[in-house]
Amino acid sequence: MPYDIIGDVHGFAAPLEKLLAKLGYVEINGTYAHPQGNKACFMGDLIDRGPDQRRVIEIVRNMMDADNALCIMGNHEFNAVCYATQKADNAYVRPHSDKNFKQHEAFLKDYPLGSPAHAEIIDWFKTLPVFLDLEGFAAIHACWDEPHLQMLKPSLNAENCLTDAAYLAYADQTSDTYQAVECLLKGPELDLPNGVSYTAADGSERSVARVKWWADPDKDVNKRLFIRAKDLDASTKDAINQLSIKDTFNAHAQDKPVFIGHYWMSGTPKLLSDKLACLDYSAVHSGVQVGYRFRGEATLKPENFI
Ligand SMILES: [Mn+2]
Repeated sequence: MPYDIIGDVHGFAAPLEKLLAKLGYVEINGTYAHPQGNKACFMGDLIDRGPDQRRVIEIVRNMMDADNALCIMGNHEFNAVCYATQKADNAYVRPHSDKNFKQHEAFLKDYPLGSPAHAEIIDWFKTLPVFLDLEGFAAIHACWDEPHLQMLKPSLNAENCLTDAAYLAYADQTSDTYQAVECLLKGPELDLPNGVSYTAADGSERSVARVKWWADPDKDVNKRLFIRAKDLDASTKDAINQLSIKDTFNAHAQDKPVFIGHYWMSGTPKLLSDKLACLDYSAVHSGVQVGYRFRGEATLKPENFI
């Protein structure tokens, strides 16, 4: 079965519909379908940021209902469920802080908290699987890591969706659920040495850096972190080079191709390895939605990016 893998959408309908058209999908009876029966496979993060929250969800959901698409859960759908979930003490699993509200504002404008439409869509998010492990390929939002997938097993139902209990367990940062979700949906991060921080793209000071978990462990540690070199002074670079993250996150051990989203790549889409492709080229900044035409190949081909 031909699959068209599609990266993070983040509420931008126009680039998504442009990509679907380019991939040969046509809108029939209110849903996109492919004349050859191709299926689209979305990498999660449908929501937040963009102006078309409802339209994006409508497109993807209608395709899924017509059996024309699959979609996994992104960290933004996960966060949306946590933002809507109250613990026994009535506090929300994801606190309603200014920062968390701002990140979720575009979605809450279209789906006001407490409205029936909001409750309904949160229930739908809960039906998105954390990963897909199909015959020819696997997919997960941020990081394919076997130990953390095993760790998350007790938190998943038979369809690989998080259970209601798992969202509550996540509130405890010492739980396996918390650790596994952080790694699989948000990607491994590295605490920088004491006092070391950098200025992130959004202007905030951060002391935790995202790890390029697929990068060669023997590479300079600086090349394994998502920190732009210009953000680091020499002493920071030295401090990071003292860290050992060598054996922490090796590339996935699977023998089939894995697709991910999440990482705000830029430039011309490139494979991360011949078994790993990231489809997130940040529709937010580039205005372009990236896809990959998967035709069952065991070794991925850069020319299949769309
Ligand atoms: Mn993401």
